[in-house]
Amino acid sequence: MRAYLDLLQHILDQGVTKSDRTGTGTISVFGYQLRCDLEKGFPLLTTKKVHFKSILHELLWFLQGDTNIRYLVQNGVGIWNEWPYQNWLVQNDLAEQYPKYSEAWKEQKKVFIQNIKEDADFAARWGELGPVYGKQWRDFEGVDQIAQVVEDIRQKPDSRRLIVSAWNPPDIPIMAKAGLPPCHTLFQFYVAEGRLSCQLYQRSADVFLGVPFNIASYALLTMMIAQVCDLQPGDFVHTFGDAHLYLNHLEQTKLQMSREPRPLPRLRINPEVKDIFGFRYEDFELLDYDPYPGIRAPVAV
Ligand code: THF
Repeated sequence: MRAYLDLLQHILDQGVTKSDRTGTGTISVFGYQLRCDLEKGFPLLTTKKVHFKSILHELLWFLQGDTNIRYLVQNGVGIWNEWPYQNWLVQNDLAEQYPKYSEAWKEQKKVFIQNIKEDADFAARWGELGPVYGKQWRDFEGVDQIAQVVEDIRQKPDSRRLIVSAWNPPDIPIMAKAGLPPCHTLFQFYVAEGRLSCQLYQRSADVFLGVPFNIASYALLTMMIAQVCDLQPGDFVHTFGDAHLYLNHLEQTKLQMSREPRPLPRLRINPEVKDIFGFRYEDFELLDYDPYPGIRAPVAV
C-alpha cells in the first residue's frame, strides 16, 4: 500500500489549508486517484493496524439495508457512534454541558452507547442515522441497486452502466441534518477478461481515519460481488474529490509515513456463498496480517 503513503505525501506537499464544516481545519487537495490490483493481496494498510472486523461488520450492515447503529454497537463497532451521540446531545440541550472530546463528553458517550445496546426503544429513537448508505443501496426510491447491479454484471458484463449511487438529491437535506450526506457518492463496476473492477468516486475523504477503511471496504465488496458473479477480482480504483488531512491528524500522519510497508494480507472468503445477501461474518478470514501498531486519532464530527 505504498499508493496510500504517496497520497499522504501528495497532500502534505501540494495541499492548501482549508477550513471545514466541523471547524477542525484541514490540508486539502482536489482530485486524486489511487489504484490497487486485488490479485496482489487484500489492500488493508500495514503501516498501522486497521480494525478489519469493523470494516466487515459495516459492509454487512450496509448490505442489509440497515441504517441504525444498534447492529454495529452490538458487534463492538464504534465507528458510527459519534453522529447519533452528538445529535442526541443537541436535541436534549446537552451540547454545551458536554463540550466535544472533553472527559465529560467521553463518559456520557459510554452511557449513550450502553443505552443503544440494551434498550431497543431508545435505539429506535436515537440510533437512526437517516437514509444513509444502506437505505440508498437497497431502496433508492424503491430500487434495490445492489440486487440490480449484481444481476446486470451477470447478464450484461460489457455494460457501461453498472452504477450504484448513494447520492439522492431529495434526501440530502434530511441526511445533512444528521451531518452525513454520503461521502462515497457513486461507484461503477467494469468487467474485462473475466475480472471485475470497481471505481469509487468519493466527494470528501478523511484521508487519515476514513480512507484506510474505505479502501478495504470497497475492495471487500468487489471481491464479494466477483465471487457471486463467477469472476476474478480486478482493480479497485479510488477517485477523490476533496482529499484532506485534518490538522489534528498531522502528527499521526508523519508517524505513519516513517513506517516501511509490509506484505499485504490475504482474505479468504467461503467459496460456497453465491448470493450477495447471503454472506455472514464467519464467511471471511483475514490471513497473514502483520501490521505496525494502531495510531489513535479523533474523528471530526
Ligand atoms: N466523517 C469523518 N470526519 N471521517 C470519516 O472517516 C468518516 N467516515 C464515515 C462517516 N463520516 C466520516 C465513518 N467512518 C473511524 C473510521 C471510519 C469511520 C469513522 C471513524 C475511526 O475512528 N477509526 C479509528 C478507530 C477504529 C475503531 O474504532 O475500530 C481508527 O483508528 O481507524 C468515512 O467513511
